[in-house]
Formats: sequence, C-alpha cells, structure tokens
Amino acid sequence: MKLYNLTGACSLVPQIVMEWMGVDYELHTLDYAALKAPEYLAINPTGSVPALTDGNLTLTQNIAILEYLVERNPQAGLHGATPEERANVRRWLAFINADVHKNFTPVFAPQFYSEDTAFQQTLVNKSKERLVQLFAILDKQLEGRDWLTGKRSIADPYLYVVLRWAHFKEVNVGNMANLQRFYQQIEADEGVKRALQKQGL
Ligand SMILES: N[C@@H](CCC(=O)N[C@@H](CS)C(=O)NCC(=O)O)C(=O)O
Repeated sequence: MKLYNLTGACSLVPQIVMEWMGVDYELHTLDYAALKAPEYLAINPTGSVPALTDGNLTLTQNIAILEYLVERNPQAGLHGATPEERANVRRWLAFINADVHKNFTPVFAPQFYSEDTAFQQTLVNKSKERLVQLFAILDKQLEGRDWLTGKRSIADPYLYVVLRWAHFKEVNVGNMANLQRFYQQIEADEGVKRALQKQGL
C-alpha cells in the first residue's frame, strides 16, 4: 500500500492507523507544488491528501480510507464491535472530519477566501472561535474516557492530528484538561511516535 502524504497534514491519520495495525505501507511525501501537478491530480483530482493505493484500488477521502483499512484489518479492533459502537465511532469521525477539520481551512489559508487582509484576519479569528466551541464538545466527550468512544478506534488519531494543529495555530484549548490528557497519552504511543518520525516531525 502506498499513502500519499503532506508533512503534518491529515494524511497522518491513516498513517497512524496503519502503524497501529502493523501493516506494510510506503509513505510517499509530496510538497505543495506536487499536490497540484497533473501526475497527482490523476490520483486525487482535488489536489489534496490523503490518497491511498492498494493494488488496483485508488482511494481518496480520509473517512473512506480509514473504513477500508479497518475492513481489511478487523483483527486490529480499531472499529466498534457492534452496530451501535461502530455508529458511535462514525459519529465522532464525521464530527472531526466535517466540522472541526473544515474550520481549520480558513485558519491555515484565509487567502483562499479573500485578498482583503483585514477580512482574512476576521476570518481567522472567527474560525478559531468556532474551533474552541467544537473542541469543548470533544473535551466533554473525553470526560472519564481515555479514548473518544471509550476504547481506541480510528477516530482517535484524527482527534490527535486536529489537536496538533490547534497547538500550532494557537487555538485556545489550553484550559481543556481532558484534551490535554488525551494529547499527552497519545503522544507517548509507540505507533504515533513511529509515524511522526517517518514524517520527520
Ligand atoms: N475531505 C478531504 C479533505 C482533505 C484535506 O483537506 N487535505 C488537506 C491537508 S489536511 C490538503 O491536502 N490541503 C491542500 C489543498 O487543499 O490545497 C478528506 O477528508 O480527505
């Protein structure tokens, strides 16, 4: 399997999952220009990571990739064991992918939306305010739990990656004790350390 990656981006999520599963994969790191080049656009027309190839299969979209990995490696136990548990894992995955992740786009790249620098700053500030509200929901969910759904799943590395971004972009989550505990715990994980090291982080 080959994972197309941009250093520190959301492609770190399936990479950590593959480390946890102990599967063989090749990490193919691109720079931003290569993401928009015809060669990669043929793999992912949106010019974004992640993309995963496995034999004849070419897959994009984090959620689809994560679900594919767990279907291929059920023994890793990274999805729920019952329909209810799996629905709960999907709920938190969707929350992080569709709500949290998307609110980082204006924080990282406000220039995508406007050339007006004053407007860009407003956009960054408003998006960070929204992110604080969304992270507070995640913090509450972690109350009394080590992992988002009570046991380790494919949702947890996604939470880790957006928390890394929150620290990097100074989104104010410092007073959210459950998130801080989760972050320290997952950073100490050997699979996470290997993934970061392979990315040069
Ligand atoms: N909906 C996509 C979003 C992927 C995405 O936003 N990737 C970012 C990195 S975290 C990216 O490649 N951005 C570069 C760009 O869009 O120019 C998914 O879930 O896989």
